[in-house]
Amino acid sequence: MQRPHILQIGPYPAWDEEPLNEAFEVHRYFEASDKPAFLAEVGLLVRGIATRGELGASRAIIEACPALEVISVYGVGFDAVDLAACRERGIRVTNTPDVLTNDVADLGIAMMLCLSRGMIGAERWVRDGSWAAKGLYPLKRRVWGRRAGVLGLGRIGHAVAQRLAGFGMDIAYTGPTRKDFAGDWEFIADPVALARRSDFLFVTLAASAATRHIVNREVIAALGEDGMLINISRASNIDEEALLDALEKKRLGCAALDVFEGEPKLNPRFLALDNVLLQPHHASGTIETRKAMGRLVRDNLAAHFAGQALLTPVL
Ligand code: 8YV
Repeated sequence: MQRPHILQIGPYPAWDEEPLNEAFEVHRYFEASDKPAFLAEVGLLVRGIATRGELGASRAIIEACPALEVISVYGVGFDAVDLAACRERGIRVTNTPDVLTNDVADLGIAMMLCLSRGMIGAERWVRDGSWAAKGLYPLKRRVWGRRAGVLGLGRIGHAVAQRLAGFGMDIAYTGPTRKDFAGDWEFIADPVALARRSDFLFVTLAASAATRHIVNREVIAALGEDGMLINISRASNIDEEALLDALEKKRLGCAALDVFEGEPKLNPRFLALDNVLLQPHHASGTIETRKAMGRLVRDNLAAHFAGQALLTPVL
């Protein structure tokens, strides 16, 4: 039987490449040096796209594939897929929710602890001989018992809040509505008010046009010079210029970031700051989770081409 042709937007780990190539006729977009020419050559054949959360699929790519039926995203975030272009043509879209929730939440908590307790500097203190030469490492800030805000109490935000509860933190959250499962966590509809009552503000919302720069100058000012911002969602949820200004002028205490505008290239102003923890968009990056994500990407494609219900549909 003829295997369906799919366009692969970015590389996957070796354990995914093999089964993907067995099941499908794979066209590796990311390896093409002349991408428009490559699309002109294979676009007519393509019935499926396999992509990654941060790479998505642009309108130009979608339009270059007139027989496209389904886009399978390796990631929970699908903001980089042009959903309007998909809706116009009835193209189905899937993502990989749930399997990555706990790892993403774990990294958010690790980032909070690492930055608050100064672990990167502490490691340097030991390695460069400062401990022996200068003595005790400068004191840092406590995490347990302090006030945490969760901006977006979805799957990942909930997993973050559950972990924060384990640290005895005083938790509040915001989102479109109050959640029944949130128990005694305080619902604060306004992000500025949430930031004002938080020592640590976690950004865990799914990114969309509606959430763009939801963390704006006012939210950052409300978090204040003793506050920490932690972003494990998408860069677009934060006004990065406002964030950089506040960090440079010490109007915001510090920030722990896993995502950046224009990543993997980031604004060089971040590199000059000592009040940031910079991570390479790897919150879901464990072997276990990435294997589960890869399987789900293939299983969604296989279900579609077998005429079965999609496992984790977005559209
Ligand atoms: C991945 C992601 O880092 O889930 C998402 O939305 O951005 C990620 O889990 C990415 O898709 C891997 O390339």
